[in-house]
Amino acid sequence: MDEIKRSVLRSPADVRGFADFEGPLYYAPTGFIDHADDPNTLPLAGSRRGFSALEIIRRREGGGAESMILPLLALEGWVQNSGRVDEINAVLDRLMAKRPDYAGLDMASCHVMGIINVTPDSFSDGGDYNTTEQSVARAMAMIEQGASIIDVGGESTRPGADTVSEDEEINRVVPVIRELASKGHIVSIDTRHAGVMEAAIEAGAAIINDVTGLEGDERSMEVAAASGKPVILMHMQGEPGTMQADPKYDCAVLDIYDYLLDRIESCERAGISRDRICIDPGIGFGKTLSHNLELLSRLAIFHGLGCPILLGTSRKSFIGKIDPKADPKQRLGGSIASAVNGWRHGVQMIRVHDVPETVQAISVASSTSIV
Ligand code: 7PJ
Repeated sequence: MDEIKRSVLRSPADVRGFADFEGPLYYAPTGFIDHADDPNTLPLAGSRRGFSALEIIRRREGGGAESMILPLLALEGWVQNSGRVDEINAVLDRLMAKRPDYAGLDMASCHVMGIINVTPDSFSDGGDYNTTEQSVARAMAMIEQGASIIDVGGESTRPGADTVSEDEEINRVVPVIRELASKGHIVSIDTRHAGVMEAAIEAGAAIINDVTGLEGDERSMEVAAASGKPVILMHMQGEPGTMQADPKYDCAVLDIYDYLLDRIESCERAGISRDRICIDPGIGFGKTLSHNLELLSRLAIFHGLGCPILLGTSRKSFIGKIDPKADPKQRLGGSIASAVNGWRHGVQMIRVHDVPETVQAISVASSTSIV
């Protein structure tokens, strides 16, 4: 932990130190209090979730970063001193603005995306549901249990997983997508291959979910743009086979923020407008435990990009690092805790294996979040 160190603020001069800083600053909403319950907070991306403070972060030379938390009430005075009035107003506008509907879904609420892996070797559920009928039946149950989106994948990105040909990937996912889409359900295709994107869209997929941020295949950007469909851009450092070997960042949260901003701008240049883009920091993809935890504790920073956020923590190995007894199917508690944390940060979509448990957890959290 502690790539971003909170500064000890002993005097107004310490606070002014941030105001005098000339390099880029980053702004992470914090101090979450439901906006609907307290009009002194500001809404996170137009939702009921609210924030009462901003963590202001600057990079340190040589790596890492330092930050200070400023209650919103103190922000105005600080902004006047910093000469960043326009910048902060623009940041607050982006943090607060309600997002347009995404794939027809209202982005003021938090949606659960159910994971269907049509693979024989996925790390946490592989082999359990690997036929079309079983996959469709499981997806239908998830929808019944409250999932708004079904994410269908045909290639495991687990380190050491067997590679599959594009044809095989298509053969696995297309029948499942076709069946679910024909019943009117919202399906995302989890793939890094442009040929699979095309086949999935033809079969009725509504969203392209690419763990390589549309960089993994040179045709992906063009295929995604031409499809007119919304996309999910995820951050990954390295390649699935080797990404966990020795991941390194200057500051994971800020580097990933910059990466996603750069990808959003590339998409816009290719004709994919911001309202078609959802971003995802890619928990577990080329990240150590502390990188993952830093990201989870500052998820709301990504609202500054102006796009809906998707979070995927379900059964991931960072939970097993915290609780080494827990193999993937024993990580429900950690999956729920991290999903509720995502909800608190105002993320709009949460990608999970355990749909009814997550839906229940978020409903209970929403009903008890009165200060
Ligand atoms: C994610 C994903 C994720 C998005 C996988 C697993 C590995 N897509 N595909 N975000 N993870 N957008 O489920 O553990 O976190 S596959």
